[in-house]
Amino acid sequence: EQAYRHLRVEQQGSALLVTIDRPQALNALATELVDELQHVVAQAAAALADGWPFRGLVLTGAGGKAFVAGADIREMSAMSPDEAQAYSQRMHRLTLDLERLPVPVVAAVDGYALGGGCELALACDVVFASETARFGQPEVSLGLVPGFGGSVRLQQRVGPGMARELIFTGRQIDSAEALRIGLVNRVLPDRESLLAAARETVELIARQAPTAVGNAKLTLGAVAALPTEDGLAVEAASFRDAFTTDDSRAGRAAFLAKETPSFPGR
Ligand code: CO8
Repeated sequence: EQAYRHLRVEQQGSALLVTIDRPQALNALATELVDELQHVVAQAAAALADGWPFRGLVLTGAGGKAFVAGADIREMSAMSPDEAQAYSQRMHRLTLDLERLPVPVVAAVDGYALGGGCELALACDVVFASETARFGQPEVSLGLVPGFGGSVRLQQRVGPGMARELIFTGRQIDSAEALRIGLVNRVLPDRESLLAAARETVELIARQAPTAVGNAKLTLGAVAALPTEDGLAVEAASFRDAFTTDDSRAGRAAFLAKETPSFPGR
């Protein structure tokens, strides 16, 4: 078990629970914290290359007040333009690595998810929120623009009109509005039920064929920005790939035999 300064990592059932634990700064994304997240994701990817020790990541924030209150404004205030670009690119790498993991990532958002915190949630496959969650892209209030992927992923998730309104006004929205615009999948009454729902979702995923879930996640990511026909070509190729797996043989055979499939995970 690796010791981290700003993270807690524990396995709960089929889920790897990663808790961002820097509550004194509302879990703001200090460089060191981003590096630790990058390390966890790399370790997770390495573990998944050898098998399926867990079937989903759950990402949450400690302290009850924030998921992540954004980039670390104190650290950012001393940055040169080139350092700011490198910081943005460091965060981009982390979000791309989360998107490349062959298991889904569920964000469990309790409290503030602002700026880089909202953008971190947007890089997760599924976003659940508690009733007290608040989302926003306040960068323009600091004279900045989104730098951790929001320009791309907020539009993809909620559409160009709503993304523009949120980014140009910097206004915060509550979890009910976030649900209405499709930024979150589900709202739970409190932290306990939030984490339970995230874990239950991973357990549902864990009953499905591992290679198929991984293939579906990577395909959804790959086709998101493609024209329809190009996306469909990628889908046909990944559909073909599914027919090469032992998981699909086991799944098809179990269906015909009216049995519950046991997936070999390859
Ligand atoms: N960075 C550093 N410290 C923070 C941050 C942050 N983003 N947010 C909160 N903190 C610290 C506070 O400074 C405070 O520390 P201290 O006790 O030492 O004074 C502690 O956390 C608690 O915060 P508050 O006392 O402010 O708590 P409140 O309940 O009064 O307010 C808010 C909560 C409304 C969330 C408030 O803290 C706030 O507005 N925070 C900043 C939110 C924000 O603007 N986030 C966006 C940052 S910009 C961003 O993410 C851009 C990403 C792209 C960067 C591109 C690369 C350069």
